[in-house]
Amino acid sequence: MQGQRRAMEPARLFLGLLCASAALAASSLHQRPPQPELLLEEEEPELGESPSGSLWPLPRSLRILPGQLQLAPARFQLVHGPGSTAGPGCALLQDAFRRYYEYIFGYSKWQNRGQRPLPTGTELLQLQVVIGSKDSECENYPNISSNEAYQLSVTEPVAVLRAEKVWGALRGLETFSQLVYEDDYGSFLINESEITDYPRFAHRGILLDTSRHFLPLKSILTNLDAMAFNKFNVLHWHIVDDHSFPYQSATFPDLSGKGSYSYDHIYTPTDVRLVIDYARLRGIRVIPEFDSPGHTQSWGKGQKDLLTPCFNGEHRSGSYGPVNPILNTTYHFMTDLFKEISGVFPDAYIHLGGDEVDFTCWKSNPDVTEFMKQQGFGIDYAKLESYYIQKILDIVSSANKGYIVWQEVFDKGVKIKPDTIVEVWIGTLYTAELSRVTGAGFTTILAAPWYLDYISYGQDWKKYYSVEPLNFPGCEKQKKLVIGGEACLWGEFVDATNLTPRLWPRASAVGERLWSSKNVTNIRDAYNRLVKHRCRMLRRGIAAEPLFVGYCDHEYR
Ligand code: CP6
Repeated sequence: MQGQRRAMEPARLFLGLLCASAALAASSLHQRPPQPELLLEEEEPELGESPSGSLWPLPRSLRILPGQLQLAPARFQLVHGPGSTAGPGCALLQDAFRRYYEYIFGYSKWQNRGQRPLPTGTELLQLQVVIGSKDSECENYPNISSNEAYQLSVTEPVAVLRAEKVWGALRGLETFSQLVYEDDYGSFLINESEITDYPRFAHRGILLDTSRHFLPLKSILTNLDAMAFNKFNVLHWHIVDDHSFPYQSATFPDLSGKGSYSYDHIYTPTDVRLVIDYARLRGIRVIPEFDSPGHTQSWGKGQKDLLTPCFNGEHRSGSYGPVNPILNTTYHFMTDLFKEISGVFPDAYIHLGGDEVDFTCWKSNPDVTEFMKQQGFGIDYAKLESYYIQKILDIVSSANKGYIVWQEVFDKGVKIKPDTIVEVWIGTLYTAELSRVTGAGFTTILAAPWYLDYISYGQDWKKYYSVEPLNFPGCEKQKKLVIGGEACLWGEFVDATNLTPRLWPRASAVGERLWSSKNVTNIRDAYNRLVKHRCRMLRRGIAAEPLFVGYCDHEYR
């Protein structure tokens, strides 16, 4: 991803030094993460009008005029505009037009509305979508550098949505649908407006964990819908872990055959394809995580000799530890598995985990001890972990994929390639960690302040909303290395019954932080918009939990 390193010219060298000293200062400062101000629950929620209505996340620049236009469901059309490089042959846009027509008109209180003509000059007849670039990317998968910018101009008698690529058009369609509202008489209205919009961060992810509990396909797809409503663009699919291995591998069918909870708790190649395609149509990347060498208990059930046998003194205890890093067979297996995964998942990145490796079992095993001696690792098991991770990184590189790892891999000094993305997840002192990771020149994703599996009384969305991802000690060059963030919903206490309400609208707070401008921080305005956005999600079939007291016009049933 990153360009090759060139010899630094004097000016850059100076900047480099400044960066280095900033990172050093950060690591010794032990700075506490910013503590957001929490409003008291007793405070009256002001459910007044926000000037920006129900828009979420807030666009970059926004001009809403007083002039109102009416949309007649029988006449209004979403169409390809003149000069667009995309046309009816672009299935991605055709599908989006169909979807958004339904989101705009599909939930009316009023049936069989009259089709009488409206007074001239007050009706919006079309939204014309114009893709500007010669390559609309209609057939592509989205990637880290996909252009999601768009411009929306709502004037009588047609509105125009301009974007270079289909990805911007998808974001713009979502915004357009959020501008339309229904009045008390069942008329659909939109204000004349001008919007220019693009994301602040390129990587805006949601982590779902399908190992601790299997999530049915329908839950995953519904979540992808909700992600699109909030302009998220990455599904970080923590697909396997200790507790179960639901990924059905063509090369190693025993992994899920023996390691899944049951034959019903498996993602077949068809299921995986369906998730990837459904996500693509919404401009969402699917990054699978195959976490190792820790968090792999379920792998051991279907793959003999993969895990390290633990010892009790002289004898095997019968239990197993992390992946066995001393056997050639381990690396043959990983080569074949990652070769398959690289073909199944089109994204340029695979998440390799590398978090929370427990050395107890490795320490107990005499063969591992012997290997450590041979390799000259002494008793430093972090060196053994590094040895393992480096081999995995090489395997995945050879499969032509980039990789993301959890922060421990960086913390333990594993030699990682300069293009490795480091995901920061440990909650304490995460700002200092951001300084260190970016100070060392690595690209990073921030997850630490957005662990949505943690629940507590009250409006914790405000805490997530108030995080400023670039508020850590470091120079401009370091800040540029933060490519985004992820809201993580680990699955220990989450299955299909509570996934959606636990995620939404709490993750919406993260969505706006990662999309909108840095200066969009007004909690009161956010509250007013988010209440309406949450009601809109309900209307569209997302069982998003309430923010606080109140009701929605269209209640969820
Ligand atoms: N599973 C895996 C987890 C966690 C991690 N990795 C985790 C650790 C601590 C908390 C939440 C989640 N459940 N594989 C860490 C990245 Cl608080």
